[in-house]
Parts: sequence; C-alpha cells; structure tokens
Amino acid sequence: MSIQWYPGHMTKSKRKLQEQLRWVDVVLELGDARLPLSSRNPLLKGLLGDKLRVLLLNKADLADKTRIDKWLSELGKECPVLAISAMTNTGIKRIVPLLEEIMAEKMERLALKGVRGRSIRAMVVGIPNIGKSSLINQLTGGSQAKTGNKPGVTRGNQWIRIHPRVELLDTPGMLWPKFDDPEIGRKLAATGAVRDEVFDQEELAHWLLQWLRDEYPQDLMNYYGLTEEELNLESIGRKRGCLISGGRVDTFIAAQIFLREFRSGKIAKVTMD
Ligand SMILES: Nc1nc2c(ncn2[C@@H]2O[C@H](COP(=O)(O)OP(=O)(O)O)[C@@H](O)[C@H]2O)c(=O)[nH]1
Ligand SMILES: [Mg+2]
Repeated sequence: MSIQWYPGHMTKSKRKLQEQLRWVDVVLELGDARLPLSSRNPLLKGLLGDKLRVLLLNKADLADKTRIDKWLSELGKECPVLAISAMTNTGIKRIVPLLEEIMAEKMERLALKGVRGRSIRAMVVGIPNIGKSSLINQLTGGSQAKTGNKPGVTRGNQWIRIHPRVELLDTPGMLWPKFDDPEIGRKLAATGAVRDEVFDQEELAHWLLQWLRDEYPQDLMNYYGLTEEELNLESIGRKRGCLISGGRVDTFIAAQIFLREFRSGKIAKVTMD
C-alpha cells in the first residue's frame, strides 16, 4: 500500500533508517527495473556514508530486457547491480554470492582483529511497493526462522538467517518516493508506485498512452488490435466495452482498465527511464 508523503513522514522514516543502518554491513537497495532512476531516492547515498550497497532492480519480469542491460552496465559503475524478480524468483540466488564477494575484504580485516565466524549483516531498503516484503520472503524461503534479538536491534527488529554466513534484518528500511519532478511523478504513478488518488487517472492514462505510442507503438497496437491512428482512450474503451448511454465511451473506466493492463505488464515489457 502506498502512502502520501509529508515532510513529517520523511523525517521519521529517515531517522528510523539511520538507526537501522548502524547495525548492518551492507544495504540491498531495491529499485524498479522499469524505473532504474525514478524509483530510487538520491538521498540514500548520503545516508549510507561509506556503507556497502548492492542495487537490485526488481520486477525485471515486467521490464524491457534490452534497456535493463544498458542500465546494468551504466549503474554498475557506481555499485554492484543485479536485475531480479521477487515474483518469478529470477536472480535471487545471485544475491548471497555477491554479498560474500563485496564483503570479503571487510571479513578479512575482521579476522585479522580476531573476529571470526561473524555473519554478514544486510538489510533491504526501498520506496513503498517496490517489493521489499516479497524479496525478504524469497530470501528467507518464506520461513520465519528468526535468529533472535541481538544487541542494538531495538523496536522489534530481528535478524533472519538467509545463509550460513548471511543474516538479514527482518524489517526493511523505508525510503520515500521523490516526485517533485512531475515527469518522475507520472512514471511512478504509471507503474503503481504512488497511490492512484494522487493523480488524475484520466490525465495519467492520456500521458501514458502518448508515452507508449512514442516508445513501444508496435506492442500497443498488437495488444489492443488497433491501428496507429486508433491508439486513443476512446478506442481502447470501446474494445473493452466501457460504454455509457448513447454509445459513448466511459473514458474514466477506460483509463482505469488501461492503467491496470499496463501495470500487469500485459501491454509491453517497458523500462521508462
Ligand atoms: N511483477 C512483479 N511484481 C512484484 C515483484 N515483486 C513484488 N511484486 C508485487 O509488488 C507489490 C508490492 O510488493 P511488496 O513486497 O508488498 O512491496 P513493499 O511495499 O516494498 O514491501 C505486490 O503486489 C507484489 O506482488 C516482482 O518482481 N515482479
Ligand atoms: Mg512491505
């Protein structure tokens, strides 16, 4: 469920996140493979300091493979990055080996200080609806095998063992979506990352339709069985039987159906950034 973000919410989330960060070695930053930039909060970088980070572009099952590959090499310059799907379980098995790899040096340093056999401590961080709970479920195999309370983990947070050498904080870190840029806001709304009530559905549908006509015209035409000239909300509504008296199309209902079909990935696999 997405939330409307007010400054107060942001301050509270930020404080909680800072508290959680103290206990982990590495952060699994969750982004949306359809929005490799817009689904992430740029402030995270500052909050992390020199803490290790892995970027996981989730919902890859809904995204454009060619475009993701480009983003992987681009964003990979900044930190290790994987495309995953917490829905289809894609890429999940690559996470632990990656954590062990990037933590190897720190573990060696700890071993030199006499600290041996300590698990890697990780946590999942991301905006609402990005798939944090789904990922935690995949990593824990749905098991609630908590490893018990540990010093420092207050307010009910617990560690879950996901591997003999890796533990995960059971409560994900919350980041707030950053949608002061209207373009980013529309992309987040189109993918369902912000609550529907925040945007005018019909306006959003018109914008998305135009965007799809520009970026993925063939997929759009094939899915609705319409010609390029017919690619408008009226024709889509007619195809879906959204009629009101006088044979006119109920464009509000048509907009809702169109947005739902887009979000399910049925129309096209897209990457909007
Ligand atoms: N298609 C798809 N849907 C996903 C994926 N991961 C999560 N979801 C869906 O996204 C929605 C939000 O997921 P959730 O784990 O509750 O997100 P959270 O708010 O970050 O904890 C749910 O409807 C999930 O089923 C994914 O990889 N692919
Ligand atoms: Mg959740």
